[in-house]
Amino acid sequence: MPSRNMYAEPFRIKAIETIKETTRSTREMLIKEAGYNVFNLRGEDVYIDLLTDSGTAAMSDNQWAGMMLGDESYAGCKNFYHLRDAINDIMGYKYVVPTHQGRAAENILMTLMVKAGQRVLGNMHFDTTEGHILIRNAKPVNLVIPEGKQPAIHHPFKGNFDLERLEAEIKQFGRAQIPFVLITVTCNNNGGQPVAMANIRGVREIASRYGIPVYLDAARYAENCYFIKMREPGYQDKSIKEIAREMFSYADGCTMSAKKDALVNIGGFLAFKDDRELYEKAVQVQITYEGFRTYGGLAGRDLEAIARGLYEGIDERYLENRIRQVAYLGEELLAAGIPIIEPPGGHGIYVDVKRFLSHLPQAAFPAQALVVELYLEAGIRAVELGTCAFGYRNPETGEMVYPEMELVRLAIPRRVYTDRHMDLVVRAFRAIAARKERIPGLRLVYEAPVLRHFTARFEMLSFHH
Ligand code: P71
Repeated sequence: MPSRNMYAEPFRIKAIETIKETTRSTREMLIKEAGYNVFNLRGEDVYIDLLTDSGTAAMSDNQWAGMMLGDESYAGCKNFYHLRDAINDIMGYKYVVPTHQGRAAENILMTLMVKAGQRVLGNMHFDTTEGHILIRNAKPVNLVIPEGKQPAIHHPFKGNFDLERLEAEIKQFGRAQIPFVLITVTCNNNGGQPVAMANIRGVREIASRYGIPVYLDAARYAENCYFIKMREPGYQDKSIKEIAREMFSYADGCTMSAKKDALVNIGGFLAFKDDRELYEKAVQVQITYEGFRTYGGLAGRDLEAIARGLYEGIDERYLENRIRQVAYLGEELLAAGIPIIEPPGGHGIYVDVKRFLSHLPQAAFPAQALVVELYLEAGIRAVELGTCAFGYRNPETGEMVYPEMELVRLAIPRRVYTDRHMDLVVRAFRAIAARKERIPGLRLVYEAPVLRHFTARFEMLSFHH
């Protein structure tokens, strides 16, 4: 797959949003005021926003047209049926519970299934999923293959489950301790890495032998299906929809944040293959937290945009362009000598800051320091996945515990930026690389007791030049 720009986007641009350019001195002032935390910046002060690919997609004319067909009836709006039909068609799931976003679907599923002391087995649980498991005093267990945790090692499916460990866990703890197995496709936490169909089938076989249900976290399932088509023998001639149908057939249901592969700005759902009883229980929780069964916290127009976005998200020309753009940024960064998680995943590039800023100890928040530098250099907003997000103080000794990986994620919104924007990101990295030894570390001056990365404040350790 040539990732260079040998052919153009499979769309043309109908509406544009002007983005503001700022001067370096303005950015110096703004980032200082923000406590060197980009979550505290205003979106309009950012030139290229790579904070997340979640809820940031550009909708199509077809989706916007659908928004005008929103049926805002409290009960039974037609857009719910459109969404249900799309999910029946693409995923093969009968029962659909709309929610305001992905974590709300997780909340409903966990309320039904997870009890204190249990273990939820996953390849790598996303943060919100892990949170929902932990607040129920259960344990999230991550069983990704060892290659999945090594940034420089190439493997076509770094999101795969370690099937031996999966079976060993089940044997050790038993069915009663394990409410379900959750497969996150693609695996966000190690770089948007895909899971192979053979591996998903393997999880299903093992789980079935012990009578354990399997669920998918389907936020980025379409990107995962595209990687299967490109990389897994036997899938080259299948359509993305056929691949999706097979993938979902191995699970009992899914949660989905529609803010990713359904190309919308808000929304999500929980779906069950055929368990009517479980669906009715889910509706009870949905009604308490989200809303009536046919809207679940969303407007009719939002349901319509998801229904249409689901089809656009499995369009092969769209996916080819999407995955190619991510790969393009990755290859250009590698050419500039920037160490990244290889191979590039589906929704962004993850810079390996332990290797890039090797002069900074983890105590000086190297990944956060790079995030600050990217903003100062070119108004680019990335996100830290390192000591700030995952480091913590040992409650007994008060000593810092540092995470294995120190990463900066450049998440690429869908259909929003062109390759020219990617070129600008690469240029910023080249400039930073040329003076990287002089990049100062940071000192944490404020932290909240939980999820500190959203509100943390820093100071620069030495004067910045
Ligand atoms: C991402 C997000 C959005 C996010 C969430 C929390 C903190 C910062 C940013 C959300 C996911 C996800 C997967 C695999 C479920 C959710 C929750 N990702 N599963 O990567 O990646 O969905 O945001 O709609 O509630 O920036 P939700």
